[in-house]
Amino acid sequence: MAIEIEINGTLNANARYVAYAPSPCRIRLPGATTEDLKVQLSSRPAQDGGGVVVFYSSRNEPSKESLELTLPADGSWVAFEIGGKFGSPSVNDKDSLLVVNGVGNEITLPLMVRVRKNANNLTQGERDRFLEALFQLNLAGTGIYQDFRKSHVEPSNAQAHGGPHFLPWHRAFILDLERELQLVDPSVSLPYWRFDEPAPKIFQADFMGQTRQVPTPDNARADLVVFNIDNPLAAWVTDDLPGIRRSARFDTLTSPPGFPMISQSETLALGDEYAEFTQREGIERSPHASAHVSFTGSISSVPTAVKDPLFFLLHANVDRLWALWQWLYKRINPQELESYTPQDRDGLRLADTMWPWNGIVTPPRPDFAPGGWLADSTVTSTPGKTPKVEDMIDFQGYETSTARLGYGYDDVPYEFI
Ligand SMILES: [Cu+2]
Repeated sequence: MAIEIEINGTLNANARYVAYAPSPCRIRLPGATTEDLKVQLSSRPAQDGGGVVVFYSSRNEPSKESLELTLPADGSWVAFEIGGKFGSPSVNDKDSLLVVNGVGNEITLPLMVRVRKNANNLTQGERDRFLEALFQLNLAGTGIYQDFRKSHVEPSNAQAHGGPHFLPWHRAFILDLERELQLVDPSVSLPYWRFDEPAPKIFQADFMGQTRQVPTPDNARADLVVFNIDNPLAAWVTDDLPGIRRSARFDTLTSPPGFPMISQSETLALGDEYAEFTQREGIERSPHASAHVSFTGSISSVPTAVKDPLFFLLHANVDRLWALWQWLYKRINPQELESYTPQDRDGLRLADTMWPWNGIVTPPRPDFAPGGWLADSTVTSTPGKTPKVEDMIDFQGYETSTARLGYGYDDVPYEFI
């Protein structure tokens, strides 16, 4: 007997990607039969180390390892939700199975628990697929990656930095890039550089480039990082110039950036209200700014930072720290001042659309808007082509599953303890 299963609201196989947040699903018997049918849903990895999903029959109840459902004889749909099991993300595409028992032979549906992971812990396959997709966006220095560079420049500073909009704007910015990567290879997620821990594997010739250490800021001539010949980034070009200029002010093999970098626990303790977390001495100053200036070279200043793709690993971690903070203090409702503190300026209010995706080129926006709309996703229609500030807050869709942005982090749970 056949059944039909929708993941993320569609039968389309290219939407079979879930993060930890629950994704809407439906199941039914397609042809009318004489009797209702009881089925059991469960999940297991399709291969060693593969992903596992859990089930949500209602948002108010904890997740379950399996779910019993009764499929009506008249073929109508039954709704349920699945999310990745915390701590059991996928390593490869389709390495997780949704299993249906009770309809004759066991039915399995391959899918992927796709979350952003610590770049220092990626498998070779995860790392190489990310590097290849990244390179495809910047082919010969003329791909869509240029639009990201052109958006993050001095004239756009007021739309992206120096206020409460800093975190939402960069959340949209890196989500846009991640979705472009996923158009190249849907199994790719943006990895993060956890900059309060040593991350020796990132700064190697087979990943983001072997990075020389400069002893003091005084002789801080930035050097080109070194790549293996078979690393796609060996052919990285920006502004017709090959290579990536970056030297570290810390020993990348043994330590995280030094003073005044603050640790993850110190970051989470900046305060339980958004204003405390972000402003004055908050996350934008440190650890974010500290991480940027822990290098000489492109990444250390706003107009050139995106020339170095390490930017996106750095900002994925800034976004992750915000996500972890949101989970810890339940700061997920955009309407609460504890979750976001708007200011009366274009691009900073909750209902404002964000530049450059809104295409607005009249003051106080810059007079240019590179890149057009935010990229679509196969798993969610949020935030749409012209994201608003408020769309960036509830990224795991606690208020409604339609709010979810379709990504997550390996160590940021969905469920509250
Ligand atoms: Cu920035």
